[in-house]
Amino acid sequence: MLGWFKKKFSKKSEDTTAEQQAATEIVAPEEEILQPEVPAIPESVLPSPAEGDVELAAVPPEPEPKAEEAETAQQTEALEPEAQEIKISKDEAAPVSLFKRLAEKLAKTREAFTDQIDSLFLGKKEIDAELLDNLEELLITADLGVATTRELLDNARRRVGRKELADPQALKVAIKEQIKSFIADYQQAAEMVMPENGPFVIMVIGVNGVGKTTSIGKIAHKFVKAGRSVMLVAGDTFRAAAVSQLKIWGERNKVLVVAREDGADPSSVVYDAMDIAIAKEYDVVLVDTAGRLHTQTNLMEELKKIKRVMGKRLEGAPHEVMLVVDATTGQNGISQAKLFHEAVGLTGITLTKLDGTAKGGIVANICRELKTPIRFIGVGEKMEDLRDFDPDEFIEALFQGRSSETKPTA
Ligand SMILES: Nc1nc2c(ncn2[C@@H]2O[C@H](COP(=O)(O)OP(=O)(O)OP(=O)(O)O)[C@@H](O)[C@H]2O)c(=O)[nH]1
Ligand SMILES: [Mg+2]
Repeated sequence: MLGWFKKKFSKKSEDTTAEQQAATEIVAPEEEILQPEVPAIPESVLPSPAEGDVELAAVPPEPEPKAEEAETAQQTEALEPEAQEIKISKDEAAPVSLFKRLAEKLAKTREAFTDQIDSLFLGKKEIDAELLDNLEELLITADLGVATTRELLDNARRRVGRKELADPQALKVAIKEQIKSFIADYQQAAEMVMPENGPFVIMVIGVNGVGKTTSIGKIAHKFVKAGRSVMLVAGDTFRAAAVSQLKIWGERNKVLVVAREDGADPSSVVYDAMDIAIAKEYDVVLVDTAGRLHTQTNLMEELKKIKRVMGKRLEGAPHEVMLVVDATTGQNGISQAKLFHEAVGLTGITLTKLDGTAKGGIVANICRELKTPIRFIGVGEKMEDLRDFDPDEFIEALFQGRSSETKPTA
């Protein structure tokens, strides 16, 4: 259960005291996680515990509000989630079935990309100009982008010229290998760095409807499973539905959701939430924000303000600025990422909707163009449909994941 966390996160510094290490490292066996030593929290902001629910252990059990905390609690809205069965993620399942599941989820993306490459080469006896032109067109329409495609084709043409690639099959293999290397080479260490002290604050941003709130719910699930206390913050105060949607994810995960009435300044909601998170020693704070077009200057300014406020309240926060990109938006996703990066500086990407008709090229394009690590990929709407992005596993699933020949990666 804790394996995911240890793999995904490292400590900020090796030079920590034993006490600090206890805050950043999971050392407790599962039974101890059931009784975490977390200080009291105002009752009004706590979810009501579900009896016998293991996952609930991450939430402090005995609320005892202090005067000033009670005041903050009045401003923030309490969430009283109902007891609800938590779907157990399949993350800990055997690697083969995990891989099969990923390969199945990527079936449509594969059809739109690698299967087309396969058909293009079918029956071809020699590498001619027509084949190279068709390949170029296919790669561009598969969301690989003009620059990435050009680099691929220039390399291929050079190698054909040098007779290194003698026949279409060799060319096909070379193209696939190079796409793989774009993904693997440009994918920086996907490990996230936990702060030495205080909560790990993740600010989730992106254009409308890309899957920010859903991804927050799924990420929260991963942390809860790893025994971490999680707070969700409704920084999207733009629509009433946005707050209710986050609350539903809070209920599913049985974690605290800090929210305010619609129209509140998102920065002040975030500030209050950070106060509670710091005072109550939450491990992880996931901040939802309203969808916005990367071209809307005033809304991008609002994002900068939210980020500034976090940093003022807690040095180093947000520790992760996560852009959520809908993989089906293609090249536009790259433009989004560039402008969001200019505004607030991205540290990670979650690529959603890869279970749909997304074209696989987007992954190689993002890795090559943005050089920002893809942390997670969304492969469905359910709680467990979020996977750590593992380049090798992803490439295997994308290129070789025919249902009859699925195999695990090392
Ligand atoms: N198939 C699929 N659907 C997804 C995935 N992630 C999110 N969705 C769906 O996409 C839709 C939008 O998701 P939201 O989480 O509301 O997106 P959002 O970015 O928070 O939207 P706004 O707050 O309106 O900007 C919902 O119907 C989600 O269920 C995914 O990985 N796969
Ligand atoms: Mg949302």
